[in-house]
Amino acid sequence: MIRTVATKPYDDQKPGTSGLRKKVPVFQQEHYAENFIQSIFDALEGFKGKTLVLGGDGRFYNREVIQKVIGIAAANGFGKVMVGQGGILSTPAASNLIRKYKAFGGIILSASHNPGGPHEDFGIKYNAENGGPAPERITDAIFAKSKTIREYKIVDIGEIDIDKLGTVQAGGMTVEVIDPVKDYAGLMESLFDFNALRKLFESGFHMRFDSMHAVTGPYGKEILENRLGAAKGTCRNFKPLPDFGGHHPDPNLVHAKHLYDEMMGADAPDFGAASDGDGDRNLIIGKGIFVTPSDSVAMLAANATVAPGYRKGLAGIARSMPTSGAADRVAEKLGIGIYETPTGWKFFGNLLDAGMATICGEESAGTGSNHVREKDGLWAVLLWLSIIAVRGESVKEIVTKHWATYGRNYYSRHDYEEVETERANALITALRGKLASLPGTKVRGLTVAKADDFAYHDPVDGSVSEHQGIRVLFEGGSRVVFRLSGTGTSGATLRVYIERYEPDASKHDIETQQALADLIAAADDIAGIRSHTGRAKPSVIT
Ligand code: VG1
Ligand code: CO
Repeated sequence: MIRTVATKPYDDQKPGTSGLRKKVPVFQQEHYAENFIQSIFDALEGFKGKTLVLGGDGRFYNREVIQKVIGIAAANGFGKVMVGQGGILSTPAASNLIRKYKAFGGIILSASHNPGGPHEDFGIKYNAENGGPAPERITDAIFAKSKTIREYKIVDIGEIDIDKLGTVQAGGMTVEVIDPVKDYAGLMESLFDFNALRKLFESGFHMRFDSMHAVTGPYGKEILENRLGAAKGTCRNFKPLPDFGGHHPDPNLVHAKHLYDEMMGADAPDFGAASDGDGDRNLIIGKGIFVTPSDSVAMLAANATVAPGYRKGLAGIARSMPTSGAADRVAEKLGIGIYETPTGWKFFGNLLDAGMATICGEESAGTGSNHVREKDGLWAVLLWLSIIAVRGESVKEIVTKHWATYGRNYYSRHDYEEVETERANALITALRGKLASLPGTKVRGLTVAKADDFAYHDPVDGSVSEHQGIRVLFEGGSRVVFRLSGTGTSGATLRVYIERYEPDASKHDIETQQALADLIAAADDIAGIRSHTGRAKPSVIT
């Protein structure tokens, strides 16, 4: 029986860079999760009798919200919910399911790389029928609905057993509990030459894949160890835990330092990789060399035709604005389009749907292709392995040869986390105010060529997204970019992106922070980071 529950709106349910993210106790407030789920459905039309894909990264509160979504979807008239066994679906796997089964859309429960647990983060995001994150038009509508909601509808169907594979009828709707890995693994087999990869492992190639106790554990086990024959023990921290073992499931040099240290050691395996909470990010480290995500997307694009899924070549490459220009040089050489979008995967959707871009990437460890409409951590690992298998070279050789051909884009991101919101806003406002006066001025010996607040004009639907990051471009191609994070859950996070292009191969082995020292100082001179934030140094450097 459908029950209509009276509720009152919360005013803080504005979806950020990827969905609504809050602390678990916020989500546990009376009707909080229900309001947001109902607001999603209120913002959509035409889903009666259709299918909704549902799953999450297994973090604390995942199971409870899975049951709520099922009850509310049934009451709102969905015909079917396909839910990953145990409530588990990685973000790219969910994207694939939406596309493969022509679902109306999907709900993914995750706060990505943010920590999990009773006092940590939780998140809900909606993906549309193309499998990608809801575009701004939909997230704006969801937010608007959340501000006026007065009631939600739910069917009390009791607890559905989401651990048992199979189909049950509940509340006039079908609930199908599916294997979260099977379809995704099949998709990977269709893109990559699994025989060639099997031979690579047979030849004694040794790797680590660290799932950081998050969602990719079962995917890594099945694909790398079971299907490709990688040695048992290749997969580390592969059991998804509600609190990720107390760690941040963020595959960067801070939170995956253990992997980095191992890869720099004397007994390092040939290849090391890690992925984040919901499986869409990747960290790639070769023996003795870390590959920056910006470099990774360029190198994957330059070599993509080694894999059967990309043999015909790429239509174009897209990167987020703060991502380094390394990919631009590859696109130029290949004679294909290059697109610069705002931060967040949702902006790639139109380019992928229109067939204008094949590979996309973000500096934040996200790379992916037109096989789904999300970034995909394990996909990046498999493409790297394919390149290694075909070229018969180490990561270090592949990277240094790439730099020699295209030049090196030294790149780093400095994050100032949990800055007081007013102080962070004041910094951005002050910076905006002086943009017009910057061109032509000299900072630390560097001449400002251009300074602006990035606005994106979507070439497919003509929509405009403004205020997507402030960029200061110097003569010679170096730049610094400033923006505030849209995924944090406490205070504000200021991100400063620093890039310098070095064409000369004899200068490609400088330590990154050293290579960028002038620009780091210039960024502080221009934005007054220290005085505004009160911080002497960043909290995280990647
Ligand atoms: C961050 C990254 C951005 C990424 C987003 C979601 O956003 O910078 O590149 O798309 O997280 O990734 P922000 O607004 O905090 O800078 V994930 O892995 O959280 O879905
Ligand atoms: Co993620």
